[in-house]
Amino acid sequence: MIHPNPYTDVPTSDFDPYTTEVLANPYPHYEQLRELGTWAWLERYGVLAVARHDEVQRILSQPDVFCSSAGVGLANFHTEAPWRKPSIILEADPPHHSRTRKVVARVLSPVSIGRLRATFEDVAARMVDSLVERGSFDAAKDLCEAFPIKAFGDAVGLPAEGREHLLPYGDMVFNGFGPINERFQARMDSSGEAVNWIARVCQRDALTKDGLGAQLFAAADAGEIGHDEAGMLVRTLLSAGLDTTVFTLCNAITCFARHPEQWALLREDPSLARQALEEVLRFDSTFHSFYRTSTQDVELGGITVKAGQKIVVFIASANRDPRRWPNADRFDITRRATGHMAFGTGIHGCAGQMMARLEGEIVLTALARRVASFRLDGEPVQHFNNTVRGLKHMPVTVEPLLATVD
Ligand code: OVM
Repeated sequence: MIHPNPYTDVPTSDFDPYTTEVLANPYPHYEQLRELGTWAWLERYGVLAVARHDEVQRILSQPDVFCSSAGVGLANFHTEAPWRKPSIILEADPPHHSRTRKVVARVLSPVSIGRLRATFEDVAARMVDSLVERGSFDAAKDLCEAFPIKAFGDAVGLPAEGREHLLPYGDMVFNGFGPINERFQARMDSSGEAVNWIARVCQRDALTKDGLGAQLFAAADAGEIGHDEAGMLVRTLLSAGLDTTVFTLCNAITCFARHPEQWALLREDPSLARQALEEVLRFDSTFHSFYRTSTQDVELGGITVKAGQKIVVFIASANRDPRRWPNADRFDITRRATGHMAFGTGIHGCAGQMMARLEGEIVLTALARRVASFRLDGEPVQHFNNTVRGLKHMPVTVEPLLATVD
């Protein structure tokens, strides 16, 4: 179906962000979109699109005008039934959002996250040691999936059994922000068990007594949120916290396998791991796009956006906008990548970003201490998802670094 463009000053585009061809390499398409103008009308979906850094930032900085409660996917919750109960943090506006966000922000604060460092480092060191010993392995499965499932899963307080449901569940959530296409439907059809398992581990008695999940329930005991809301926020941790970090690690290793001179820089100075991760997030953002909905007629970027308008926000494109980044298409871990919007920005900016950074830094540091170089044994196999970009498989052979005393 084609949706006629109601905005006379906005160019119409037949761009479809959700085709396999676009998902395989969206960057040339983003460039075209940015060059088309400040705004584009995507006639296939009947939405406005922004792809430049400046407008993306402006939209995300006005959460009262560009709201989240109508859903942050293509579906408009005001006119269509959401496929699952809306998230009480992601798909909510102030003042409701402020209350849940405050609790989650505390549970995921730098202080709270800092307590996990030693354990995470230990998990990463063991995994990387055994993989380097093997020499050849599937970096996507054996490291990028294995690490968050173990380290983050333990941190939340999940049972060991059933964690194989985490990624399929997340895959459904992130497909669900796009259109109800075959990709979403295929995942939905096979995810009944995953949905049931997630529902079960969002209950207090399924979780350890000392994990992040338990801390959410403690906030309920303190009267800050309801006990049902604590369970909903555990669901948020499990929806948002796995596929994202897994794919970020995949993208990081791909970047370094393809840019060996950048790996050499990190290897020589592993303290660059944190800023290297920021550059990975800028250069190959994990989360590509989400939506906002205008609550009123509003002027932005030279047009009047009509009230109730769905707007798709391409954060991965903003992170490659040459108006903002010199040599935007160059992967360079020495650049200042701060200001990227891979975690979004504003009041809805990723609540787990400190966790993501900790996991990324620790895995990259562990690798930098033990791996001289990566060789891709064949093309990595992409994981296609409507919203997040990552890999299913990445067969690699690593050349070990000779042991050094440090
Ligand atoms: C949630 C949720 C799910 C997916 C992503 C996300 C990026 C949040 O359930 O709250 O944030």
